[in-house]
Amino acid sequence: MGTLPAHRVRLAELTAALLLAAGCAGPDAPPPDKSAAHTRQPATGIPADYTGPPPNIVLILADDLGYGDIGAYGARRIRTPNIDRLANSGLRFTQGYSSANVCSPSRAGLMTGRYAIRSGLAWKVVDAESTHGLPQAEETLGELVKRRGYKTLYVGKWHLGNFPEYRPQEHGFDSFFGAPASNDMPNFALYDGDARVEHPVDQSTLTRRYTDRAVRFIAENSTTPFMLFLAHTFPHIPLYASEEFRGKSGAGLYGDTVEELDWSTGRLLAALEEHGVSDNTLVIFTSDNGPFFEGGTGGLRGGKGTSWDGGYRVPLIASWPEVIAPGRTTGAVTMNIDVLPTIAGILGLAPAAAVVDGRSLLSVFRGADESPHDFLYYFNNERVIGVRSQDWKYVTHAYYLGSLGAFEKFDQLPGFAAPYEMLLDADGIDGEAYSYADRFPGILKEHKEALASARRQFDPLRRRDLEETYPR
Ligand SMILES: [Ca+2]
Repeated sequence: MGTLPAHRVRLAELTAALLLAAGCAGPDAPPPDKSAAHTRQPATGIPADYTGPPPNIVLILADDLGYGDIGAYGARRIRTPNIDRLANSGLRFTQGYSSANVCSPSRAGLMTGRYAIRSGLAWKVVDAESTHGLPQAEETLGELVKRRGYKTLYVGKWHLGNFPEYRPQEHGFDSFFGAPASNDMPNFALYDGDARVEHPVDQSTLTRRYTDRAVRFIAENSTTPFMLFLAHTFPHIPLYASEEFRGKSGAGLYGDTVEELDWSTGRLLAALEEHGVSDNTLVIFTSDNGPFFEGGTGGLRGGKGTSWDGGYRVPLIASWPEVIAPGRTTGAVTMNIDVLPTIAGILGLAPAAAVVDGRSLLSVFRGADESPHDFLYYFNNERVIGVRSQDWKYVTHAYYLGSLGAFEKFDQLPGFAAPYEMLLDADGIDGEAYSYADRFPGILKEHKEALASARRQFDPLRRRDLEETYPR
């Protein structure tokens, strides 16, 4: 026990006490049924009990921004006073996750409230040659709020299908200014509505131009409910900052781009204040996945494209002065698929999809610290390779030298009597350095069963054969 983090010792003691109370003995007894302890919201995201005026909604999505890249999450070399102010005005999630470790599937999850495998976007990312994109059958955030008459604008990187078929205007956004793809792709061009207005793009002025358009939209729509989705191109590589920010941060050009994103956030907040709508505007700030070659994970292991938490755990901030008390931090485990059912609940709408994987966070907004999820899933391409509960992470695969190692098949390897079980301290305080599978067989069993159940649900939705692993 001496090797366990203090909070884990507390959990172990609690578990032991519960087992004793339940008449069980020994570490092999099953863990208590936590699902019976509270009521879960229905999977369809039934309208919640919010009856106030519909809020404006501003979603700010950074690209490849790490968990540790902003001040509110511990960054020291990058100054983000505006994002920090946003966090101080609302709720900071310390266990907020993207629904994938790369761009397109994470964005599909955010946009639909469903794991990307349901919309056919779980495999890698949409590239310049891809002919697939977000299907019309999916209800997006834009389409959801259009049911309540919102004005909608999408600014920035889309990455849910190449134009013209899959443009944001086909998915509930009245207007669009931005790019279909990542800034390292050959089809990276700037569009204003349907018109391709710039190629190649002057990327150094991109954040400023995205921001100008977003601020104009706020000014023009301040008297009607609106949704602004601002999906920044940076700090995805290649990195570009404007002259005003270049060379100014303590974290290289990467840090410069993040400080410019912070400036942009400040301009949006100022516009909301100027037009008198800041109290009833829900602002959400997050990232689509963890950092790539540069960027800070705040001590989390791995990064973009890996199965470790650095790939999935991201900054997540929600501010809404009329509903969310200022200055709060919550450790409730959440994922970007929760955004759509949250907004649906606020607007009193049931999402159109028969199955929504996300859950409304409205109770967390109002002060609860409990996650609405028993288990969230880590997808790597089309495969569930991990499960996350509030206290634990169980992961079955990791890349090593270009090969996808399958811990769950290590019993085939010399010297292994059993699979190599990675049951990790989900708080990530130890950087996912040690597995506690040997110490907590009951919790291991529970998480393995949750993973098997998830695979039974999601494997039939795969479009491709399983990836080759080591061992096969
Ligand atoms: Ca990304």
